[in-house]
Amino acid sequence: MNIPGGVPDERPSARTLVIIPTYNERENLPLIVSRVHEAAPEVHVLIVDDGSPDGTGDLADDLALADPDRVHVMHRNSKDGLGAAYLAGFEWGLNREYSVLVEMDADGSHPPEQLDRLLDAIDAGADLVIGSRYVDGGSVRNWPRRRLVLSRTANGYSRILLGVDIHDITAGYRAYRREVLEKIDLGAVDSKGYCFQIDLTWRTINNGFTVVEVPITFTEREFGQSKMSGSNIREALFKVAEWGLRGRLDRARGIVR
Ligand SMILES: Nc1nc2c(ncn2[C@@H]2O[C@H](COP(=O)(O)OP(=O)(O)OP(=O)(O)O)[C@@H](O)[C@H]2O)c(=O)[nH]1
Ligand SMILES: [Mg+2]
Repeated sequence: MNIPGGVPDERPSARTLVIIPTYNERENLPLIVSRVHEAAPEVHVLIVDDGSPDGTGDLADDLALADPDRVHVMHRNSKDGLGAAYLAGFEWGLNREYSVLVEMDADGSHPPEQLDRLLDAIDAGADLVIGSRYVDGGSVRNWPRRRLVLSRTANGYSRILLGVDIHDITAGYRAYRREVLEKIDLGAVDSKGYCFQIDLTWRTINNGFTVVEVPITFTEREFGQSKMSGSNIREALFKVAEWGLRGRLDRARGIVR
């Protein structure tokens, strides 16, 4: 990642791994990987594929073969949810010398062209940077009204119940400093869908780390199918209520977390 013989780049972002989980993303994957490297030639990419029936895994292997230094692939046997895919990806990255681990969807919703905003905030000292749709300058493109209402409601609900000042806690475009993921008990995380993002943010805050939001432009996927489901929403509803209540009880009892 550093130029041999050159001055070593000490910024954490000089060692960045972008983790892209995939399930049936044939049309999107080559596009997103090339966009990442166009925007940020230095970063490495790890594709975590859950045995996609549409052959995304084979395509990922082809991409890695063509660019073995920068593109890596992890194959998992069956579809086990976004959360489990990221946890496996984090473990892979933490076992290597990456300083920053980024979450990015394959479907183009998270623009690689704005990755520098996340990485600059990490270099400026943030522990977790959230690419946020709901801070000044952030936006959502092409989402049906129903999805926007659902997302804003989930964020309002989490904000109130958890008592945190984060506008887009469900966002999936994020950069973690490795120390955060080393400290959090990742083995205890069992959240699957949306809730995974809230879960990790909550653990990041409770471990005393700083969270910064930077604006991004979120664009609805053009190709392929969404994997959002009703069970994802129910999981988030119950877990957030439980964490919020427990947090309040602990604070009332004087347990600082
Ligand atoms: N490895 C793996 N990846 C998954 C799984 N479920 C979803 N993904 C990937 O996670 C990313 C986000 O999934 P989406 O279906 O776009 O979910 P979403 O962004 O919440 O929903 P939309 O906004 O409707 O697209 C995409 O890159 C998916 O391919 C899974 O079970 N395993
Ligand atoms: Mg999506």
